[in-house]
Amino acid sequence: MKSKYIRLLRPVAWITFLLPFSVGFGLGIKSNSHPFIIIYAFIAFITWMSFSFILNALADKHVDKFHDGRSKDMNLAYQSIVTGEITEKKALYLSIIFLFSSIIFAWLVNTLFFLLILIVDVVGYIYSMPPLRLKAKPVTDIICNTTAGGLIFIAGLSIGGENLYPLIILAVFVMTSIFYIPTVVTDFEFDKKAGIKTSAVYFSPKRLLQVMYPLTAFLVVIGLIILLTGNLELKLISLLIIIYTIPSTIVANLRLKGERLFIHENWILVPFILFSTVIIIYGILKVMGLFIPLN
Ligand code: DMA
Ligand code: MG
Repeated sequence: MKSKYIRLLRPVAWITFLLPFSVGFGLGIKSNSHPFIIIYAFIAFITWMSFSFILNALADKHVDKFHDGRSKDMNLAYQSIVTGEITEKKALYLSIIFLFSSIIFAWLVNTLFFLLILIVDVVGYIYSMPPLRLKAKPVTDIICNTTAGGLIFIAGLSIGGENLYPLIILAVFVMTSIFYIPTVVTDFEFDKKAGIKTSAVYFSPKRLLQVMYPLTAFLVVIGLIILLTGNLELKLISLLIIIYTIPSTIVANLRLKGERLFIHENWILVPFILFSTVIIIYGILKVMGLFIPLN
């Protein structure tokens, strides 16, 4: 079994936010960006995720114990606070250390990056923790994930400061809300059993999945405008977004049988990690001046 710290922090689950962050990094970075700034930015990302996932594990202690291992990066019944391998007090201390680390490293990057990390730290807190615990309320669960995905993309862009182009930012916000929907639908039975009123529980899996269609249509319109007006880099990204999102929306809707969505987590995790890796390498090549940016 994986170490108790890995089962507390869940780095595999970070991939969902690594994608917008690394796309922002790859698009925004310039050849004269300082390598240390990039390292600080990635540390801020990792510590923000660690902070948010520890709070999530703490707040979900009594929910996670019901998990059956389906459609997740791990069987949450084995997360280290449920199993008692890490005490709540220790987890809380760790989360405070990660919170301060994210703030300090973000400060070393730039002011916009710092402000955005502060906001996503707050989102990470109010998403999981009482009294707000927005993950357990319809609509606000989606808004939190969409906000975090969109803002971490802008944070990624701000590392190099290029391509702060409103339409691609809007596209990422819309795309995050589209991809969050199947993940909350796969949690339907688990959340319902635990008495959590997520959007999927409130609206029903079928109705919520159908919302992906108008959102995808809106995303395609934004993507087409970027294809007509953006530089080559942005054109390529918007093309990939369209090509990946349309079939994902159709497949997600087709794979619902009754109230159970049959989608393996790897349908999201594998393309997300592959694309994140490619764009991080592209960004590093740009910094090293080894790649003529597609501008
Ligand atoms: C996952 O939230 C955690 C973060 C910080 C986004 P969740 O509780 O809704 O999902 P899971 O059931 O995977 O913990
Ligand atoms: Mg959780």
